[in-house]
Amino acid sequence: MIGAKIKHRLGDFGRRSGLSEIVHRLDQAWYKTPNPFLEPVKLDDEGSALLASLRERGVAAVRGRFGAVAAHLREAYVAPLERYHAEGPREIPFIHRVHIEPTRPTWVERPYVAQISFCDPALRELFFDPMLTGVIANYFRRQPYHRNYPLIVKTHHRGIAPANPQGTFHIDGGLGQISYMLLLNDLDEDQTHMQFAVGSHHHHVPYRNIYNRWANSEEAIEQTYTLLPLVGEAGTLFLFDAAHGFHRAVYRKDTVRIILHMNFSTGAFVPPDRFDPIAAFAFLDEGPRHLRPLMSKIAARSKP
Ligand SMILES: O=C(O)CCC(=O)C(=O)O
Ligand SMILES: [Fe+2]
Repeated sequence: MIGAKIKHRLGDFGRRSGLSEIVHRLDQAWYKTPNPFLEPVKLDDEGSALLASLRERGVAAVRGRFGAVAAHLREAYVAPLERYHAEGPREIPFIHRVHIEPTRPTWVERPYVAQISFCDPALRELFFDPMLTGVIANYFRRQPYHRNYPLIVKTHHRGIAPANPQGTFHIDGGLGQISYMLLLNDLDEDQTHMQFAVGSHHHHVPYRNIYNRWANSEEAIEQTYTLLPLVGEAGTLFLFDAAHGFHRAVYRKDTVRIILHMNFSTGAFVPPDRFDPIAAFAFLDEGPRHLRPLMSKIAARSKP
């Protein structure tokens, strides 16, 4: 966070002088060094298998468990968002902010993106699962935190936007995040979906290329790694190391994908939104130790 602010201040001068890279390295050292005092979370067989997959492949799938959660998200969030998009703004419970795309999109084609609350009791299992957050804690070997408010994202590629940076292999550099992608509609490879280059999170990306999405050779990545398509039934949850593993969106014209997207980090770069009050998460104090700080970076500490 501090590193990001300093880098921002340094701007071009920093980049030219190499200072920015030094700040980046200090930032990474701070947020990525394992905490020797943190006991690993005890995992059951499912958790151990997910952790092994995340470590070896950089990606893991949880199938058949969040079907009911996805159905709730479609009914209570996606359905009213469709009306919001078609008929105009309205209040929707547990939705903080909606971004409607301009008629001529200049980047990716997303009819809407909504930032949602962590307060819906029906979504606690998704946001605060002790086993999944334990997998992430053990992967980081540091305390994980929710990094930003979950997003519901509808992608509807119509071939209007001229360039899609997310459609090129990239890493979400500098953010140190493990991302969740929960599918809210059934997807196969003929529809817009994400591909993850399996094992590419072990590959070191030089600093000069971290923020340059066009620097990586698509062909080299395609030839070096097995590409995992993030497809499946609605309710399939993918965890992936977005900070280190190459991934890209594969856009299929005239198809629709709706997902819930969420990120965990060790505290690096937390965006400024503070929608939900910290008091709403007192229940986390009753849970295992690694759950308790989960909301501490992004919840509001006092009334506005
Ligand atoms: O839309 C996609 O499939 C790409 C998503 C992506 O780049 C990310 O989640 O970091
Ligand atoms: Fe990404």
